[in-house]
Amino acid sequence: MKKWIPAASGLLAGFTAATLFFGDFSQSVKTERQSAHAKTNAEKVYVPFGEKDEYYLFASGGHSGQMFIYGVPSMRHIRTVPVFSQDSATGYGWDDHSKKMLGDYTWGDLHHPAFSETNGDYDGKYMFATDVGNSRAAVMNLETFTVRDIINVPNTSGPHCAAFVTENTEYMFLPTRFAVPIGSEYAELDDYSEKYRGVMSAVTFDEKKEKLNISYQVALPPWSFDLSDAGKKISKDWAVMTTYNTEEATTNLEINASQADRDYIVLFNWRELEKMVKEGKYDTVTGQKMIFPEKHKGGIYLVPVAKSPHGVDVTPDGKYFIASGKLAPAMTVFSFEKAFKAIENKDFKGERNGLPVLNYDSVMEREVNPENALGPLHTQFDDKGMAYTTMFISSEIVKWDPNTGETLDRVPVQYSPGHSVAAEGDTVAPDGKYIIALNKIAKDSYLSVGPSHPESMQLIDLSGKKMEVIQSAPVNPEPHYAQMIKADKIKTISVYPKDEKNKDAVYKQEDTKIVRKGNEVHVYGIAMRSKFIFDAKAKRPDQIEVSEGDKVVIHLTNIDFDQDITHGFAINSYDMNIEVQPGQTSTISFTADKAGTFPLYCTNFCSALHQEMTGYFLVKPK
Ligand code: CUK
Ligand code: CUA
Repeated sequence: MKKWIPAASGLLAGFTAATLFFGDFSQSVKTERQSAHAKTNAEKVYVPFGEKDEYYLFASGGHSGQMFIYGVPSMRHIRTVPVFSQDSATGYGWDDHSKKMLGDYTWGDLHHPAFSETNGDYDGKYMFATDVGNSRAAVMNLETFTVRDIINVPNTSGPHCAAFVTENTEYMFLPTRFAVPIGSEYAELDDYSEKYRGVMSAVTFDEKKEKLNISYQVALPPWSFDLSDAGKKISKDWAVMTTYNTEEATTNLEINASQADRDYIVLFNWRELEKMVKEGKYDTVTGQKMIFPEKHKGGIYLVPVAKSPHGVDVTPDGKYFIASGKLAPAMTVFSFEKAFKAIENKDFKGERNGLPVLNYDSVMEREVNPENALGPLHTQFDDKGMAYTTMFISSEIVKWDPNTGETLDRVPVQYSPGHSVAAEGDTVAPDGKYIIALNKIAKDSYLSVGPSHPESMQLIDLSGKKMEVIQSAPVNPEPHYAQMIKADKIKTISVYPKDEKNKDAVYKQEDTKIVRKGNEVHVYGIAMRSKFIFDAKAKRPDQIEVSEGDKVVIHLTNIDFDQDITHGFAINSYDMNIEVQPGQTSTISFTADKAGTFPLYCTNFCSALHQEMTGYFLVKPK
């Protein structure tokens, strides 16, 4: 927008006389030009009512513990899917299944989402995510956009860097951001170097059972492991991750003061680690198979890199891995082929903590240092293999050629981008077309909501000669990373199929019942437009009566097998709320510890008679 202003004022200077006679039409010239320009971008992002966006954007919700789903190019927020945090909009965290998955935790810090892959391509089936806040991992089914399993990862603290699934979803790797004593036991910080470890976990997914499982763990040195990426094609059995604090500092003051010149990229061959586990080369720690590299050598190597690297990303062809140092201005391109050769030739420069250190010069392909670019963090790729690196400090995205190091283009963003995400960006064949900058600072981009400003995502069009920001969208705290997938790859269902084997489900009004066993009350009820039926034979079928102290288990089935007819179920003042989507059965268990009369009602607007979809929960005092 700024570009045309000097041109326009130059133009106007010649028309001063005309202006005197015909009034000031600079305003209309400006408006016309502005709208001509704006219209082009507006058209690019405008998705008319009735049409759908071309891509889904799954933006991690950071410490909201949720996942934000947007449409691209419109950048419309479509849905928030709860993952690690309770969410009353969907009853997540109240019904038995989600409550059990969340366990003792009420929140999470979701940093890095990753799609399941087949042959290095997003297959649109599942989404994985990690929780830095409470050391967990989750999997979301993309037919229903619901979380199916959450796993606690013992022996680790803050699995951070897993945007990170191997080519056929064999593993999701969870390196940890914080080092903790082995087994998470108490150990003084003076014993940091001997007793603490940065543990990486290899997690597998059983698609049939929709269950996550920890396959094995590796006891790495007590460093912080930051970002990582899986190899592709020629490097598909390998993975890389960045590490910092190799000084093993135990306070932040030390970390800031005694910076080593170099940290490392950890390069590992997961096939080899898998083999070691099969051969029994591990110890058991808190029930997990843990490889101690000082005892069982092989499969893990260190590559020196500029101090405090943050991101590391593998090129779509799998030939290079690119490290970016938040404190160093350069991106370093390393060659997998060179690394393989160096490993074969034992071209090592000694060891650190029992791990062989590869010779920097033998593995490094080139150092790339775009002029005045500061704070490179994360790199994404387009359909031609060109790299796009976010510059946190100089607030821009720089496009460059990993094969030559040449800077090709750059575009300013507002402000301080962390990650960016390209269309199908982590696959072996990215789409080009779009990249979205996930900006940490929005400043005055949007209407103010007080001192805390929203985060900002900016959509950048890659199809023209120059990158161009064409849309922006505010977003809740706080996307760290995101994934962008072609919309037609995701095949959602609109109604849950009938499950005759589910003993909790009731599909006919006459089958509804309330069963009492001692002080347990089991309700088999249905929700339908627009009433609840808990026991069709009772005098008042929409009431549940229990005694104070009873354990109450309510199974509720939505028997409206119609698209978009979701019912909710809440009991006033009982702090509970669940949701049943069309055809779905949900169960909620609780103790009726408050005597009295409590209205119950449907929370989801479901028909013209939604307001009437009520009943009573009566708790007889002891
Ligand atoms: S981190 Cu947040 S900007 Cu968790 Cu991927 Cu780099
Ligand atoms: Cu059912 Cu509102």
